[in-house]
Amino acid sequence: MPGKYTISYFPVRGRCEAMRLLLADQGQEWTEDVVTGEIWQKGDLKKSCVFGQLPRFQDGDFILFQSNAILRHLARNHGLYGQDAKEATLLDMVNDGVEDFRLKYVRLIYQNYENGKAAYIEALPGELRAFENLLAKNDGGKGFIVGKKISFVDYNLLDLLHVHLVLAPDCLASFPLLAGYVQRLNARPLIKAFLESDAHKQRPINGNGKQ
Ligand code: GTS
Repeated sequence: MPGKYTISYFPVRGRCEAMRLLLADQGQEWTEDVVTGEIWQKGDLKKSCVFGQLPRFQDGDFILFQSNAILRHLARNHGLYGQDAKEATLLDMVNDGVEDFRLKYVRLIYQNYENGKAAYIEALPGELRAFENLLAKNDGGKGFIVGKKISFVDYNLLDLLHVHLVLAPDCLASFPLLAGYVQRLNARPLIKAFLESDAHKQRPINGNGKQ
């Protein structure tokens, strides 16, 4: 029986790999509805999307758009939204920080890769420092980004760190807590299996071949 979740998206990691990491680590199955450029160019699907963009996510007959709303929905379904209202708000704050960081990455990849890459990498410690500091303040950096349990933000941040480790392989060299965090999360059995799967390994990070 197919799982109740379906991800409709272009054949890239992009804005969906964080939700895939979450689903894999939570032992969930999902269906990939791969939208090729050819299908998208026809325009009918775009017209049916609330904001004219993918990803589109289905939980049974509940249809959602906006990748961060999808992550939050899955967090509510699977107990990944903190232990109380205050922790949920802190998670929202950190996820907004992850989104700001992701938007800078997306702009580099799609708008300014050749001319902007060197300056982006130079400025990267300034972005990463905030997350290293957050980790340091939470149990000395031995656990998760907020609270004592894994949350949707950990999957979102982990994915963004993965793509930065491809862009700039040494970027965590001066951030020991973030480096340990990535290693620890990557070693969770279901995440490890997902990262080693062909589905993940063969999926390009971005739609224009830049990484
Ligand atoms: N804020 C949206 C989200 O988080 O879901 C952004 C979605 C978005 O930018 N989608 C792009 C899209 O549909 C694809 S990607 O940037 O996620 O790879 N582009 C096609 C189009 O026609 O706009």
